[in-house]
Amino acid sequence: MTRLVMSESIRRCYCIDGYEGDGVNCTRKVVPKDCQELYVDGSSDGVYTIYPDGWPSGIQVYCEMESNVGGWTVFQRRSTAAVDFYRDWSEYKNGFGNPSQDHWLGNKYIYSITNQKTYQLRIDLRNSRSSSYYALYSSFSISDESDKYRLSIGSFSGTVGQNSLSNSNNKQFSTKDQDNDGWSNYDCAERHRGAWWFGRDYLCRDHYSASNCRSYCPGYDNYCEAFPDGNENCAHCANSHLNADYDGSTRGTNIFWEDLGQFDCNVQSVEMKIRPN
Ligand SMILES: [Ca+2]
Repeated sequence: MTRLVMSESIRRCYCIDGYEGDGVNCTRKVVPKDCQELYVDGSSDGVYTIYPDGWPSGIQVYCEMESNVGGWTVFQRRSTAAVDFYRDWSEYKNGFGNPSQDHWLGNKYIYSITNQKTYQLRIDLRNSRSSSYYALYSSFSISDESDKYRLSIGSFSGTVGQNSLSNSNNKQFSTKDQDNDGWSNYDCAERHRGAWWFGRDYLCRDHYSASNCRSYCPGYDNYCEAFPDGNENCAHCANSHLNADYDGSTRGTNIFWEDLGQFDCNVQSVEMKIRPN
């Protein structure tokens, strides 16, 4: 008769760091840096944890997996007026809203993600006529906080009429409490009630006479893209602003994308997302 005795000589194997399994079969631990690394055939849209460079504990992001080939990491969404986007520097830095609903992921995360690989940017827009458009940029990244999250984008394609982000290229980010727009006498983030890569784009008087501006500014078709300065003039900070009031009622406060024609100022939904090139 034999007796089974647990012996100290029994050995066990373990997987080395970065791998997981029973010690015999080890596979590399999945530590996805973005939604593309999580994407496999059949993945569902939804909130996932990713681990961009510098964030070992992971962050929650919405991944678009079922449309446009999948693998898109969403960092901004507007679909209702429920989430207020008129917020300060620290809120835009750290993010706000819920990734499964309207939100801004946070500039500190967008910086980390977009500096770990080369990403393309896709912007989906829908206007009040329920027409859908998209803009695609061949590359997209922002710099770090010391450089005020400056925007860097590549070449444009897509179905939306115009490359309305290009005049924000190389501009620093501005919020209502951090004015980096280059205008000494205006605060674009405050006037446009949001936060964006604003610049000193133009003043009506730069190009037209006072009498022209007197009629041009109030009559400006795309009225949401410029705001009157109270002196028979109007100022222009960008050709797009996707972090504005959802239903802004005052001139200059709507979400807008230039060259959606009469619907420039009636953007009803927006999504901004990235995928590696
Ligand atoms: Ca300013």
